Amino acid sequence: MYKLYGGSFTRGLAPQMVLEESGLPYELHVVDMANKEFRSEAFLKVNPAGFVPALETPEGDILHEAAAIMLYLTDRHGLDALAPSPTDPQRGVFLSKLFYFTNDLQPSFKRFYYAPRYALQKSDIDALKAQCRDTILERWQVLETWLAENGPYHLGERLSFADLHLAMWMVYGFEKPADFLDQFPASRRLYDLCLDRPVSGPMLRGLVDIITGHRAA
Ligand SMILES: N[C@@H](CCC(=O)N[C@@H](CS)C(=O)NCC(=O)O)C(=O)O
Repeated sequence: MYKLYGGSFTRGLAPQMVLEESGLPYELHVVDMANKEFRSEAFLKVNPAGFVPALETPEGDILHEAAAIMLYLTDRHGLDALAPSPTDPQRGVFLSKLFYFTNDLQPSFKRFYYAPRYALQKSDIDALKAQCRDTILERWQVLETWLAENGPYHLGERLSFADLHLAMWMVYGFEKPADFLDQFPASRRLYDLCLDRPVSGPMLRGLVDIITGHRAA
């Protein structure tokens, strides 16, 4: 059985949606983010990078990096409903859109959410956040144009976990969940489709509630 270290308001939700959508059995370890469990001695033995999520496989290997975990699950279990297989012609577009997001956009989100860690001095925090926001919106436009011309999903009419992953990041928003989607109608359409899904929809809505409560606190 798999063991997922995630939960709470972490990007562990993305691999968790893959596990739930596919019905694979797993146990969830909710990492206590508020008390920085991810930097505890015990957790660093699980993921020396000190980041959430991580996945323990039935063989006892520990995997980290959310996108890698999702790709591993879909490949290993032949989950064609969530990702094109390695020989599927749509695999290339799927990988390039997924990696574009993880490599090009995700780092700016991290710097936005953890701005005090990255700013050289306290007085730079607001400017750093503004710069990250501008970068994200500019780079997101590439995906928006793709979705407007080829959507509603990354792969046209075919859902993949790249869509669920993107929907999760839309939930995060900047100040409020999904607060930048007014300027991205094709992304909003994808977001709404994911929220309508019977399995992942309630999980994404749960994240909306968690984030709304967390940011109000
Ligand atoms: N590249 C990693 C980043 C993981 C990551 O930054 N996770 C956040 C939670 S969503 C975390 O562990 N934050 C704690 C920290 O940065 O100290 C991935 O995509 O899995």
